[in-house]
Amino acid sequence: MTDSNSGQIDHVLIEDRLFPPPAEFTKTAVFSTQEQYETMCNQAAEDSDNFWRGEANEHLHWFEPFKEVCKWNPPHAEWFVGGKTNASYNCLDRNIEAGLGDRIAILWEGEPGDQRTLTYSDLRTEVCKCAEGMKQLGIGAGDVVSIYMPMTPELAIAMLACARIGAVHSVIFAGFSAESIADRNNDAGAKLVITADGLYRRGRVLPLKATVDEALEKSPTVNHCLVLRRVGNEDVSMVEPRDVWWHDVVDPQPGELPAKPMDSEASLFILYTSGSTGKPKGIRHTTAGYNLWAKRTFQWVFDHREDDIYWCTADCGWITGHSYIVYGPLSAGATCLMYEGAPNFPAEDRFWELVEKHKVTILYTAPTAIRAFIKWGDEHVEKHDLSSLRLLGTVGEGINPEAWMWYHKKIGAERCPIVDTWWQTETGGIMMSPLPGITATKPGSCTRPLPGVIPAIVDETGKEVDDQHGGMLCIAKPWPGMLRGIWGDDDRFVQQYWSTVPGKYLTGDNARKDSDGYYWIMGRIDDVINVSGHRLSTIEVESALVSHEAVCEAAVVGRPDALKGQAIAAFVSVRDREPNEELRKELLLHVRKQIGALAQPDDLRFTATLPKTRSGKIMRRLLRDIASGKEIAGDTSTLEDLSVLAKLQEDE
Ligand code: 6R9
Repeated sequence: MTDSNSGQIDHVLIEDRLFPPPAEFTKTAVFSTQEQYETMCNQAAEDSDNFWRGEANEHLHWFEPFKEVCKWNPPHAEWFVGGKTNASYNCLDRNIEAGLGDRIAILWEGEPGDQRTLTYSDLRTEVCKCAEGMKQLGIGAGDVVSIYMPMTPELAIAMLACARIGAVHSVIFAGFSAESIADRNNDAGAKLVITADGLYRRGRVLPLKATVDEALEKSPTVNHCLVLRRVGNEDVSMVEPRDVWWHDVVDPQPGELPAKPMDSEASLFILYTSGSTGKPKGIRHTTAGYNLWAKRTFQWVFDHREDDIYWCTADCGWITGHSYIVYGPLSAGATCLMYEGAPNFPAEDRFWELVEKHKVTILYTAPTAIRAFIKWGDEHVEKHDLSSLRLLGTVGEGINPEAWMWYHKKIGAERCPIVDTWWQTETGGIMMSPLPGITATKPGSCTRPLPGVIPAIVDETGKEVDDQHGGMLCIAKPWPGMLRGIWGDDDRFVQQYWSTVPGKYLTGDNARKDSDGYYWIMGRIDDVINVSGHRLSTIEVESALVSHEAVCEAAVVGRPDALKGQAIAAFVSVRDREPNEELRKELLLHVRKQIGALAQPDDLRFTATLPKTRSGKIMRRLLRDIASGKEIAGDTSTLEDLSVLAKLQEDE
């Protein structure tokens, strides 16, 4: 244990289970020996230019070759300088030219059960039509297009159509309010909004266009709105000449538009992420580096093979959907399942029904979903044949070891490796993850960095901490997929990511490296709890709670305490047990046994649900305010369900 002045974080939860990669898996894996991985890491670290030159030349199409691999003018990086490529070309034409035109690119299922399949050739035709339609609406290279759509193939088509003509897409998750859409339109200066007449969510129709109409009243830069008919909503109001239907403007096009050669560093997209306070940041990614990173990390981590049916359950409104539904898998020629609806509609077995029906081989989902499945009960899983699965992945939050074990046993039948992938909107793609053919996994650890990723864990003075202690996770060298800036706000970019630890990219997460060189993410820097001079990570206390059989989800925060500095408040959701005083005592004792008296919560509240962002992350910031009896401060626009807050406050 260390004292608070060192800036290090105490590590209190011991996890020593180890799961070697299954021999069968290793035989045919993309990475099949440790040596292969070490060699690539060494090359990428020591001879970075040659390594990335080779990768870019082999894995992207170049209309014009690049002249320089990386221009690093801290904190601004340019990759593959002087080259011209096109992300839509890399995802479509390049595969079609390689003979994959008839391979299924998107296998889609809507919430009501409607299905569509698009081959790579079909997808190119649709993308070209959409691109041609957008050009008729006056959209060209460099223009920003907001996309506010349901998870239909047209969402991916619209993204790729923007890429095809060099327009910059800004996908806005279709659960955001009119206010949020308007903010994003205005910040980016969007010229076009693409939306639909509605979307299905748990059997209901949400009127997307009506929300967009409200946003457009406050979006002076937007000239047109392109509307897909998805639900047959009769109440859609079309304002001429601003609003046009997809079936009028896109469907009649020839579908033959060649991809426009784009500078490597041309903006490919903006994606807004919520800062913990203040206005959302438009994270800017560019063409070549991002595309290469998404493609190669997909191939490495998901061990992609020709016959895989790959399913990433994210929404394209998040970075996971951008990199691992669209750009990564499609560049790699993968067949992707895309699903429109909720995991519990019409019933709690919907995901497993889809896995069985489409013979999914690789499943990539989030800890929040896994915890929900645990809560809903194993019977929903057991109804289905999941034997097609060969690899499982998670992303979005730390996964508590017991949730990992459930995923391993119930979904993976103890034979599928799990890749716990750590990364961020800003990193463009996966940064740390097991490689399923070679990495022995430990529940709760994202294991080791991918080739080209050089992490550093530092204390508040910027000095690297010793192994086994937690500190701030930084990335010491640029990588191709890194963000290039915050749209229209370079000062904020420098301030947010590059000022705390000069010369290094600050991730905002804490992490620890163990004696095997494995990394453990310890939660956000702002979430550390300081109890009597001991700095504790939220995830370790939460994982101790979740390791009790009655707990499916826990969130832990600090609240001010006159004696200890901070006291620990825990919010816990349980299954199969009455949330009563007896259980409360049992849980407190359980934490004390697992990790010691120091980490035993001072308050423990039972709650049916925790406040989450729309992408499923626990919002500890709000819980902190509730625990300390404060008014809720800051931006709550990303909160999924406001009623959760009201309930938690009532319980006080
Ligand atoms: C891809 C994505 C990024 C933040 C990140 C971290 C958390 C993501 C994680 C994880 C522990 C993992 N996070 N993956 N924490 N283990 N495997 O989620 O991007 O929405 O920008 O969030 O999510 O805190 O900093 P984004």
